[in-house]
Amino acid sequence: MHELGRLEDLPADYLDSLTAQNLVPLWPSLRAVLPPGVPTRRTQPTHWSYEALRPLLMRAGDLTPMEKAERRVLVLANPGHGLEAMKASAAMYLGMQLLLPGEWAPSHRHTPNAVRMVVEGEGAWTTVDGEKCPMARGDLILTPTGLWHEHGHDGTGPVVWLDVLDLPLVYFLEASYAIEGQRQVQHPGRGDRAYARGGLAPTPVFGRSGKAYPMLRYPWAEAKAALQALAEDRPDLDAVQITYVNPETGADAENILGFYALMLRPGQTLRLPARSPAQVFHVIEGAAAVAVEASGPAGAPARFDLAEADTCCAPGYTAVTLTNARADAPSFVFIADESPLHRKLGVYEERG
Ligand code: 1HN
Repeated sequence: MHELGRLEDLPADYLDSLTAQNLVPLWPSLRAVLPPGVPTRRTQPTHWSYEALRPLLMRAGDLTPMEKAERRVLVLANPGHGLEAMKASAAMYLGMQLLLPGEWAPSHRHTPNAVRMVVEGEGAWTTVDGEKCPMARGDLILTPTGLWHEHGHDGTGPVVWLDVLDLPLVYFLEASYAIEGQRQVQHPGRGDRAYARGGLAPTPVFGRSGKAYPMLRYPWAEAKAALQALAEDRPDLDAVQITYVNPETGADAENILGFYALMLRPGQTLRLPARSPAQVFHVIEGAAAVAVEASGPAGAPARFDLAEADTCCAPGYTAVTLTNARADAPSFVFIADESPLHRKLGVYEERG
């Protein structure tokens, strides 16, 4: 690709005249916005150790009461985007949230979609759209765009969860806002029971649920059992993986980000081919090494040893190799990625 004219090549009076009319010449910036072959990615491979962040999160519990926080969260920020941008990747936000016994995080709803992956503790719940969803380790709870949600805690110890939101994208679109609400009236249902059995969907006489998000809670016990059954039934499968889907449509559970659980067999190494979306890995049970391959001029390689409850991210267009650190037991990894978004936009790619 040959070099194009630079800004410095243009006379100052010409540039001033352009500026005065809110005009900019394209050619000095064309290669930056359309780099050859592979996009420039600010997302850096980044590892957040739970052991290192946990005491800092507990300290936030001492320092900042709920009335002063509303959501007591430490954001897992990617330094490649600048910490203040609060992004794990271009479209993904990650945060570790702490709720102490007796605390309550008031009801609101907002345009960004969220999920929570419960990391530690018992006795907390999230009420979503009137359904009181219990939170237990490894459970995935959806709070999709526009649905009311609030968190409470009737237990005795701290409860921590990982929030995953498409906030950076929705904010970039200038479409991010929230509405505060009243404590929700609870209906029967706890987010999962109506769809608890795979392949069996509730069928009222007049059509289906009519809800865009019929299932709000995906208990870890069910996801783990599904993975173990899959591993037993299909010894030939390279990737023992499930996608969290909308049980009415089979589509991804939310519109923008995708969510998956992966079981690494004892000692298994699994190479995930380079794909356009960025990814997040979080160890639910066990331990795993994550190797991010080099990709293009801006894509440095990295390797992280993830202990239980650790989280890392990898930029798009990079292959990632996961290795179970345990030779005698499976390890279970929660994955979030931007592939529903890339597919809808028509920019999804797999490169091998
Ligand atoms: C939010 O609503 C929650 O409800 C957590 O727990 C984190 C980060 C940004 C915007 C909204 C929650 C959030 C958030």
